[in-house]
Amino acid sequence: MTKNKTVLEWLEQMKELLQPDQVLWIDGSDEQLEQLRAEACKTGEMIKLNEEKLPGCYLHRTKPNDVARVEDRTFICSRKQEDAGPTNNWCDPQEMYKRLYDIARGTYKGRTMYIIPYSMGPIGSPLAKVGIEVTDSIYVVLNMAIMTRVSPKVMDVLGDSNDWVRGLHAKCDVDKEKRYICQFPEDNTIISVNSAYGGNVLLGKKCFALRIASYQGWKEGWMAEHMLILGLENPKGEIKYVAAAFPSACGKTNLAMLIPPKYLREKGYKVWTVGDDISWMRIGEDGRLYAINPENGFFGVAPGTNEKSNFNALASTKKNSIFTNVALNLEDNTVWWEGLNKNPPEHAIDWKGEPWTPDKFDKNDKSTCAAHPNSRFTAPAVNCPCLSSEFDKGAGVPISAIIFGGRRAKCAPLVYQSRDWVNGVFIGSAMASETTAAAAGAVGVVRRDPMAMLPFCGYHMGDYFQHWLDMGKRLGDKAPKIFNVNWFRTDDEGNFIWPGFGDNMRVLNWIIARCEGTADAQETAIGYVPKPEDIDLTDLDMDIDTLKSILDVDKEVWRKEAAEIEEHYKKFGDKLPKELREQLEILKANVQ
Ligand code: GTP
Ligand code: SPV
Ligand code: MN
Repeated sequence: MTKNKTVLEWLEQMKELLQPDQVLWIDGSDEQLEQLRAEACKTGEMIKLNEEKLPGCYLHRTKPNDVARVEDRTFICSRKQEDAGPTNNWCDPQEMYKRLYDIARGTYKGRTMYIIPYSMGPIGSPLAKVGIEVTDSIYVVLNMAIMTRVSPKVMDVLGDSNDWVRGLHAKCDVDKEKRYICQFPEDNTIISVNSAYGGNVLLGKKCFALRIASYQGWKEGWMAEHMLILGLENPKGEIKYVAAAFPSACGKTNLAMLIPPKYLREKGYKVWTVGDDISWMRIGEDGRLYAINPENGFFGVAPGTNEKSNFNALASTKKNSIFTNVALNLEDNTVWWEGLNKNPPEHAIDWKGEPWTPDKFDKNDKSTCAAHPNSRFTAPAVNCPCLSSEFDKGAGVPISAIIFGGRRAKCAPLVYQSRDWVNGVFIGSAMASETTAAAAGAVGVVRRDPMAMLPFCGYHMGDYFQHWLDMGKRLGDKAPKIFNVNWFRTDDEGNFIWPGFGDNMRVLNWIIARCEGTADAQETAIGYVPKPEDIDLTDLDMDIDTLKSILDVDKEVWRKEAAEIEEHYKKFGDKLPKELREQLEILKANVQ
């Protein structure tokens, strides 16, 4: 497959360490993948679903102890602890290599070592990068074949270069006490042991495309961000692109595939999906910021996905997809999850592999759900009905607006615009959101999650903020405008006030109009908030007073917020850029 010495040497080292019975290069051909699918079905690792209703689709269950990312077991192993910063777990690289090699040694005995050559980004694109993952899991191979571009061509493009990311995944015993997800940014290396769940083991995704790539971007002058990318087409056929960073399970896939409300569709508004999770962005020749989606598929949250909330995501899962930890509907050998429809199957197997009937469900106990709250689908991007024609081109799309957002029951208004880039970086750096099921641990706790990158930044977050400021200086007046949104304000009963989903288009339209200089705004203590009459409520069952209530900036609430941001900032010590400290002082003065 390759003559690249750095590749061959590393693979030899891996073989010696892992001691597989067999070695198989993955070429990404359907013939080879079909054999692996058959093998996985034979061993029970995967279940083939109804070929008529879900052609080429499979179900897989991970162990109940292994259903989400594990942030407390995730490490950035830079040589100096300071370089990992206060928000990452750190371990000395030599010590961690030894620990991990001791765990992985000999664990491929009796098994096959699969070698996956893959490209993040269209193969050969100047914005793309190469990775090689070795794994002992067919599930990982099949998911990587959807999520990335797997092909021998990747090795041709790499040639004899050493610019590629090493990824070792060993399933071991899926022992959560010995689970580690480790990034060695200075060595372009990732090692993941004792897990078989998505974000922990599909090493091209969070481990490479965010943790390693954010470090590379810092060194090389570009950005790797936890952002969806979408194109918004207006009735004149003009398309403007925006990128949006929301924490895990806070609505990126949904926004990326949004279908506008009927009255806007009839006028000719459309949304095109470029990416739903990760964005790599570089300054182009014309000085603007260009983004590509390095992935080739969607690893989306299943619960809550339905024809109404996200038609395009659901359509994407109708063929050649893999479902993880959803329920198996025994009536027709298809899948089901909470929120798919109002008809739970009378007979099903739940995500733990046990018989399930609707009466098992107890609203107050998430563990009685048929599908795990973080159950996922892995769907090829080509299946998406609204996939952008730019998706595969590799040149990237010019970004007009960057949007931050999170889940805040109170506090952040529906939408506001930063006063300028530096103020926008401040807003991103101070972002907070209620935690979700995408990571192990408590759900619903407000935590600071700067730029939605808290679990994904591969270096010191103070340096990361400075990198954002530096990019802004280079972009100058061509910099995208920065906004913040919050779809999740609740009333006193805990119900969401804003309808969300397709209706978020009403907010996107204001954002684009602000970029074009055609919409008005009111200046508040935190930035520019829309005049209520500038958010179009046509056909919506919402009165202007309700809208006003979620556009409101309550100084009292924000005084508390500013105090919390001050606490949050203390972590960064003298690595906190002085511009951000000044921004905090401005906020404090404004809310007095
Ligand atoms: P990751 O894949 O973990 O990065 O998640 P994501 O950011 O892509 O989140 P996703 O779009 O999958 O949405 C996660 C959950 O948020 C789902 O249960 C959605 O139903 C819900 N959600 C998404 N958009 C909205 C919205 O506009 N309003 C409300 N109330 N819920 C939403
Ligand atoms: C997230 O948690 O942000 C995801 C899913 O996109 S995972 O790939 O598990 O990280
Ligand atoms: Mn994500």
